[in-house]
Amino acid sequence: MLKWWQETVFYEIYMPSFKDGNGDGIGDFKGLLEKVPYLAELGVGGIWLTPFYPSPKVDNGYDVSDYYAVDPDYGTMADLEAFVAEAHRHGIRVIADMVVNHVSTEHAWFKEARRSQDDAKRDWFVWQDAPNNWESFFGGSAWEWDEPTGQYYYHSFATEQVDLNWANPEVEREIWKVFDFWLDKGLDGFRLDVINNLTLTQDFMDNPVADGCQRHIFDKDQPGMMAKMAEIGARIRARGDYFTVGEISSDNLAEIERYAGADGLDVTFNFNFGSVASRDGIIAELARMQQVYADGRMPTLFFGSHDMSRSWNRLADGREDVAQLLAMLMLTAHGVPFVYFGEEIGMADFVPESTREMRDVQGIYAYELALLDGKSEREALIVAQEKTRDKARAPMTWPEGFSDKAVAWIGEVTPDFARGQRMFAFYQALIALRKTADFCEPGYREFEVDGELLTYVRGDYLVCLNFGAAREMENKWGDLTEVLANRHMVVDANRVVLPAFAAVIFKI
Ligand code: TEU
Ligand code: CA
Repeated sequence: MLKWWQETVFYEIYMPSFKDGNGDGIGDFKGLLEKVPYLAELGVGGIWLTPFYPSPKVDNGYDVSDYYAVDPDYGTMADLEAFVAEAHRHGIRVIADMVVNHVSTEHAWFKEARRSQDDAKRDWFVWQDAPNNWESFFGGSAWEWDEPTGQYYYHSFATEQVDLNWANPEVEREIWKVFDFWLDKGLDGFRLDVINNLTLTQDFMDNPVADGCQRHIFDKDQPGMMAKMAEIGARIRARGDYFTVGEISSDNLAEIERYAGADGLDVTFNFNFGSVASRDGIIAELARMQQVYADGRMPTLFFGSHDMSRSWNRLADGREDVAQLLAMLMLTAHGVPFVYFGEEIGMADFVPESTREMRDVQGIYAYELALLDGKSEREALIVAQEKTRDKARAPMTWPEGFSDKAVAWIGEVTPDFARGQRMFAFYQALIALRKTADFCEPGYREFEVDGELLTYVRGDYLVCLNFGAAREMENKWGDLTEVLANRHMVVDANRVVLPAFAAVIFKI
């Protein structure tokens, strides 16, 4: 028996950028509620919401200041409940982003902890008298001097995102309560932010540095992490039929896959596959994933998120046929797919043209560090444009607009509605097909890589994905009926002519 999430196509929604329902230029639950029918029409069965909790939004909600409420920018608790009910009514489940590695420095727990070295909450965070060499994942030292109490606190991301001390059982107990609260609210599971970063170490060894670049060795995946991951997964599973997906900060398959399965979370994000810089390694990586997950566990499948350039630019070079090729791979392969909002209409990157247009803390840090490094403003801007995650965060381009009254909180991209309609129809057809038993089967019947041509059989369907130039393929299957394709194929009893970047599903 398959679990619901094994048959579900998920859709990631970046909270501030999906739909503004109250006319202040920021996406919110009212806007989301209006768009549930759109998501139902697309056919997705699950939504991942990025953090919607109260937050000073240094990192757009990944700096939580209260785990038990809704940020006023996004609406009220009642708005959230109405949205979840509407999604459920359409057969769509909703999972929440849980950021439990760190909290905002504005969180009451941290405000208490920084009152004095003897405060009861002091040990809920990580303090040292002298910093080691650890760098924040956004750049710069991961230690910040707290003048009033005379110690450094640890922050693996922005200065305003202070790490919780998971070595303290009180912290854990508090976080279990947070999980319970949201499951009781009716959410269907969690996406767990940087969940292998939980600082369990007591050693604080310096990280090795190679070619001026720090390797994050002792600030993640620490001893005890595997057991902790298993415990988190088990606790949530024990509560019912919920889904957990872990964000593992790594692009190494071996590090990512070990946290997925019965002794960990349900699945973990495969950054080795989804966030690569070019198409070149995709087939080889899928081949590796196919072997690793042949034991019945499932990988994740995605080509975009709020943390990376959109696949339209990064992987498809702005070509519709390539975007459709990638969509076909993501929605027919073995794994749990995550569509990033806007991808289904071929949305392109937004590139801030000046620092005034930059919103992402990672891009802003990169800019400041480049200036400190002696770069000119022009050069620093180029570095920031490379690093900024604003690219994928432009508002969704709805026919009626993102907001009916206000200018959006971040720059918008020029819509191409004709392209959007073609892409949407293609995604819709793929998602409909994916719901058939054939694509829910674990693994592949045949999986073959021939240069840049990838073919596999799932159930009664043959999927051919040509990542290279036009070519022929021997027809080993006999009668082939075309079900969905991005290009016209010539098929006879002996061969199939595949144009460059052809993607086709045949019924065999
Ligand atoms: O991301 C963690 C993470 O590893 C990325 O921020 C990474 O450093 C970056 O994408 C490299 O370009 C998660 C969230 O997805 C991200 O939005 C948050 O900023 C981060 O955690 C901190 O909570
Ligand atoms: Ca709004």
